Amino acid sequence: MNSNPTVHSIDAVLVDLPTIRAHKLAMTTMMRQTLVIVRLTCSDGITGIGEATTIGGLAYGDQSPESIKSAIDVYIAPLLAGQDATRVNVAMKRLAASVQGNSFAKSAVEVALLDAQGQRLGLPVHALLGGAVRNALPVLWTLASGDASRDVDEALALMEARRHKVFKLKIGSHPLADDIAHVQAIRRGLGDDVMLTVDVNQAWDEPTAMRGIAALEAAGVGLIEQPVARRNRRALARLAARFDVAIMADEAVHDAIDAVDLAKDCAADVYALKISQAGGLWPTLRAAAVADAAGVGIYGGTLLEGSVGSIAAAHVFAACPTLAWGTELFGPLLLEDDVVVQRPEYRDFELQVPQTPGLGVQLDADKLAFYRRDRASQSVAVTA
Ligand code: MUC
Ligand code: MG
Repeated sequence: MNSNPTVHSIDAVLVDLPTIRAHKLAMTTMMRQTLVIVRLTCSDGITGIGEATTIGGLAYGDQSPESIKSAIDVYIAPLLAGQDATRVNVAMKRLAASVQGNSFAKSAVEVALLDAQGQRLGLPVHALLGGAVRNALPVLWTLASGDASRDVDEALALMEARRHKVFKLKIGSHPLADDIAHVQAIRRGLGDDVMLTVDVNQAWDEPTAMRGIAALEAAGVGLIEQPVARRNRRALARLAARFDVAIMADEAVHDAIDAVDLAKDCAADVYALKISQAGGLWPTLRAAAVADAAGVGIYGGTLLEGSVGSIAAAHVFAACPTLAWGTELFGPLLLEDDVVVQRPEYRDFELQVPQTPGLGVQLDADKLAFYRRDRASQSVAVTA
């Protein structure tokens, strides 16, 4: 008889946290972030944690925090209850057979299983993925206050503090001329030596992208992220073929199958990989393997996760054999507070990858109780 520990219960908690400032993207302006925190308890008493987080409810993608929680509560938790907690691949195969899509929920649950297994074996999650190739990850910062002079001041302070030296600008919500003027103002404020990238978040049609990318190249921008609609793969390919500046697919590349399709069309020079869009850490590694095989650069993307989700991503990007374009795992730094005991460590322009068993992140029970969306009903339940 198999005596391995089994999954006892899984719960998903919505947590609303304020951001340190407004964060303006083409499709939404964020004033707060909602995390879905997952706790997976096993029959041996070990609890693994995971997180699924998106941007702006349904503004960024087709899975909202509420739909992620409901997918876990109603469908995923019952499917995994009583299953072997140590065989992560078997558990995820079981989910794949009965749950279509829902990559965010699957990612959070896979991370929680890996966290539990790492704690059980006394190994960091990256060791379960084959081992870290690097112990710290370069992290850029997104300038997205909506105000160019404030953005310049913010970047100068962050360089001075040795926290970030590469900056991504969010454009696409204004007329092209205004967006280009915004990028040029930041370039003037920071000088020619600072690496700037832009993220258009799908906002342009192809003719606008033709003009926009030419102007951004002239302004010395080093990378253009998702200039056209996610599904307009042929336009992305034409742009990648036409311009020298690197073109990065983000919303267009979720998993290994997207990575194959984009590579077949030579549609992008770089892929932004995100654990939630891929459906977990192993699926992210599979997409990265396709990128490597196709000669496409890899960039560690974020959906502005908090500490749990960002550290889960850090484990997988630490284990990727190549990571030519660094990462943007700065999500925890955009939050005023978080629900963990110790927030991730950023030093010398890099995020330090935990070396302790599991994810190396512990939830803070008091903060979780304070920030959870349903705290009113929870305190009634406790005092009743
Ligand atoms: C995105 O599309 O890249 C990542 C950094 C940021 O500021 O927004 C996200 C989403
Ligand atoms: Mg992007």
